[in-house]
Amino acid sequence: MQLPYILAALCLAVPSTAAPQSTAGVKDAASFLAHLTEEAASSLKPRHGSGESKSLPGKGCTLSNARIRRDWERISKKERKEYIKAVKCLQSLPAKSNPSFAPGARTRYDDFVATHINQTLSIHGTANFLTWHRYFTWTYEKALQEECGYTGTQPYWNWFTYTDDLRKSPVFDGSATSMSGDGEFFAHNGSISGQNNIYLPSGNGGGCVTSGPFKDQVVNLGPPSPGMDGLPAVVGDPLAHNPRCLRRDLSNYTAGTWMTLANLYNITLGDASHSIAQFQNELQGRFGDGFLGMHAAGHFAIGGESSDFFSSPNEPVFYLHHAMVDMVYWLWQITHPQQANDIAGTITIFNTPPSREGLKTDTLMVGVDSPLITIGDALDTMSGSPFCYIYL
Ligand SMILES: [Cu+2]
Repeated sequence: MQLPYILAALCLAVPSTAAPQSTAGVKDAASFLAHLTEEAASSLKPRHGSGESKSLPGKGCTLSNARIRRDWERISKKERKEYIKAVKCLQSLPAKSNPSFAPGARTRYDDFVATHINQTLSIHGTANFLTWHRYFTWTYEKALQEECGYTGTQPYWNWFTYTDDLRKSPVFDGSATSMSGDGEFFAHNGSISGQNNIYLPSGNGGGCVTSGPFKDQVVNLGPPSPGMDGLPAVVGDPLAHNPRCLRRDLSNYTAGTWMTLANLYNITLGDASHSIAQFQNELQGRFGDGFLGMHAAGHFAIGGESSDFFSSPNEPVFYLHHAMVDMVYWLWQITHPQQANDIAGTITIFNTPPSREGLKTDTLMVGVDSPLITIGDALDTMSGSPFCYIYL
């Protein structure tokens, strides 16, 4: 792909009052993401102002009071430690789930895992995929803030850096300011993804995480359907108690193959960006074509517990990954204002079994004590009802 073309398209697609950014930095996916984000954020100024809000009183969300979600690599070590502390707090608070629903849930963290397991078949490959996960991630962020005193926002995992060596990424380097490192080496035959048709070779991990803040995490629920060879599926109720360690198998192969400039360009400004249907299918994967997509690729680049479609939130990086999914959706919405509020798809996974089209009045349910909102309510991160955040 020719870079001048990318930049020309970028400047055309994003209405902006800012001067076009320099082309100097756009040499790879990470630089492209940075440019796109900068342009998107500056294009919000004329729409949302920096002070007065056009919204109804009480719902005012402006650029001056919107919370900003940031790249894990660009927040300070102190901020990373505060986030980690809050996640560990959530993993220590008692569950609120009704034991008749999720008998294995032990912690507030598990409440979120249980919700995701329970709804997996109606929140993926569906009309609500993007908005459900947006609300789910926001609710988790809110729990960190309100129940664990966290004053920051949900950071995101930038998919496009360290793709050739995930172990060096500040997210996965195993230090005290990371989300823990790779799993211990465990000989196994890779992972299977997609419709059991996409083979991903094993990395150098596969066993329990042994370094960093989450090395002693106890995983309680699932996994009903792990993609990684050698991670046994739970027999019986996936919401029953099945305590074990957190396993990972960081996959440079998966990150390097799918987290590319071509794929990012394709869904944000290229051919697959022209409708919400194309955008979300390309992001989630066209499994029949052997195309993993960046959403599934993120789960499989982490591997282990993250490879289970149902119980992947057992992996604490799930929320950094889904903040990134949401950021790409946010970028797409800003660069496609005419289609930003469109939805597409049905209410069953890849329309199996066949079902009706999803509606903006369909509700999103994300678990214990969380109010029901509609898909329509979740389309705008700056509606003030309930969301008020942007990405940088
Ligand atoms: Cu999910």
